[in-house]
Amino acid sequence: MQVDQFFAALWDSYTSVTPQAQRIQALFKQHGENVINDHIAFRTFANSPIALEKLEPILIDLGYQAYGAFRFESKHLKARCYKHQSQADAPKIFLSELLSDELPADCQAIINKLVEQIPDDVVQGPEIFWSKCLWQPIAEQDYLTLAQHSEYAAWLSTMGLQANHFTVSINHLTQTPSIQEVNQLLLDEGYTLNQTGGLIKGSPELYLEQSSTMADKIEFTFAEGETRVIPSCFYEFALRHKQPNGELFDSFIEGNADKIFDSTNSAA
Ligand code: OOG
Ligand code: NI
Repeated sequence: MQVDQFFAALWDSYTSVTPQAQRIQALFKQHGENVINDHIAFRTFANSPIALEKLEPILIDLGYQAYGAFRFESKHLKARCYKHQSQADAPKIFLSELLSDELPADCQAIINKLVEQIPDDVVQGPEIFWSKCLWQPIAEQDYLTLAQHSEYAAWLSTMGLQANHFTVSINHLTQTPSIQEVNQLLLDEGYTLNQTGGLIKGSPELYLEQSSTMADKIEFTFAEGETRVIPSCFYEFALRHKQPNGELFDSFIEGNADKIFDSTNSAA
C-alpha cells in the first residue's frame, strides 16, 4: 500500500467520527491554506495481539522508521514515534500503548476480557490501523470503572484502533502562522480547545508548540444496549522551531504529549 492511500483511508475513518476535523480543514482551505499533516497518532493495548511491537512491522513495511521513545508514568503509557525514510513530507506517526498491568486488578480484568477476543494473528496489513474495536461492545459499568483510573483505557475500549488525531502543521500555514492566531481563529469559530496546562503546550525554547481541540462526541451503544455520549477523536495543531543546528525539531516532548492525551477526557 502507498503511504498516501494509507493516510486517505485513515482520514476517511477519522472524519467519520470527527466531523470537526473536516470543518476545520475546510476553514483553513477557504483561507487559501495548504493543509499539511505534521503527524497522526494511534493508541493501543500493550501485551495484546495489537501491541506496539506487533503494529510496528506494518509501519516499517510502509517505509517508516522509529526514532524516539517516550514514557508517561502517571498515565501508564509507553510510546514511540516514526518518520518516513524516503518521503520527507509524509506525516510522522506517534504510537502509544497502555501498560494495563500497572492498573488496578479490576481494570486489568476488564481489559483482559476485551483483549482476549482479539485473534492472535489479527495484524496482517495496514488495514489494522482503522480496524476500530476488535471486541464486542464493553459494558457501560466496565467503561465507567476504566474511566476512573485511565481515561485512555476508557477511550480505547470504545474507540479501538484508529487515528486518534491528525495534526495540522502550522509551519505550512500562511494566514495564521503562529499558534496564538490558530487558537484564536478556532475559539472565534466556537471550537473548544484543550486547556490542560494552558492552551499552548510547549514553547519556542522547547522547539515545539502544540494545541488541540477537545474531542468530538459520538453516541456509543454499550453491551446491554444503553447509550452514552462519549469522546471520539480530536484535531491537533503543531508549530516546530529551528534548533541551534538550523534543523527543525522533528520529535515529540513528553511534557506536551502528557497534556495532549487529555483531549479525549470525558469531563470537559
Ligand atoms: C497522543 C498524545 C501525544 C503529541 O503530539 O504529543 C501527541 C494521544 O493523545 O494519543 O499526540
Ligand atoms: Ni499529537
